[in-house]
Amino acid sequence: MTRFNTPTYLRAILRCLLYTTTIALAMTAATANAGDALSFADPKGDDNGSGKAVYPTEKAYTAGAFDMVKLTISEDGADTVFEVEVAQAISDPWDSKSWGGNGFSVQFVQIYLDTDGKKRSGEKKGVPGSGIEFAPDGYYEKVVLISPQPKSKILGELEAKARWLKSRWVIPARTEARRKSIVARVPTAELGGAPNASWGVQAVMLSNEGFPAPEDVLSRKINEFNGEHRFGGGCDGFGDPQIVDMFAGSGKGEASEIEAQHKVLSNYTCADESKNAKYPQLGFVRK
Ligand SMILES: [Ca+2]
Ligand SMILES: [Ca+2]
Ligand SMILES: [Ca+2]
Repeated sequence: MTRFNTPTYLRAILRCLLYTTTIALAMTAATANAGDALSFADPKGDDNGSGKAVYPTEKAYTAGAFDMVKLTISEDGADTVFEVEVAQAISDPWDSKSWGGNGFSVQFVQIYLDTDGKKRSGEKKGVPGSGIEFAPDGYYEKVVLISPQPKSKILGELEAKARWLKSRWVIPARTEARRKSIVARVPTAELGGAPNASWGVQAVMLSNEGFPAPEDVLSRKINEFNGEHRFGGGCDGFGDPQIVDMFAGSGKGEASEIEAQHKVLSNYTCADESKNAKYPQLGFVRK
């Protein structure tokens, strides 16, 4: 009896071991492929760029509409989802559906990703119209453009004004507004890899402009003085950042990050020609 029972018993143990090993291997593979969810916070009330920026006077630019408070980046199936939360409910004062837009009107978020973490590796200059550059500690590999404009319009602007960025720009497959958030979905393959805790991330808040200056990609200007559709608190030449909010410090939403943002964004020199200007140099937040 024992002679027949033992092999059965051993076979059961072997089967059990094989099963456990298979599960363990499958879990390891899943862990290796899955991206890290990244989440950063930004203080409220710092939607003044360098510290001096003020909103346009027209009522479409609601208080808090450009004040980022949170950014999350997470994987969902074959996509990576970017969610930018602001302090105020997202509105659509210019009826974006009537121009093929994405359900909001005034915001334009650019998310710069340093995916290799190497000094001076990647692109230094921001998208034309942003008025920003990056510090030598890290340049960006990809920039995700989250705009209310239809994909075809964004692409047309980039092809016309920023061909040198072709290997860097990423236009979401789908962008939409949800309460206080703008949510954009990008095929992960277009980012060159799943979100990773080693990434440097910088999200900057600009304002969407359907009829931008010839050199700018869909961004609204910050001038010396504000007007109906112009922000104020910058300069009328080149060099000043055209952004109202960004992430700074450790990206935890601490009060000290407001001062850090003002310090970075006020470090520029204005000039009548771009080549004579000195642009602010931004860094990234990291998990
Ligand atoms: Ca903020
Ligand atoms: Ca880089
Ligand atoms: Ca900020």
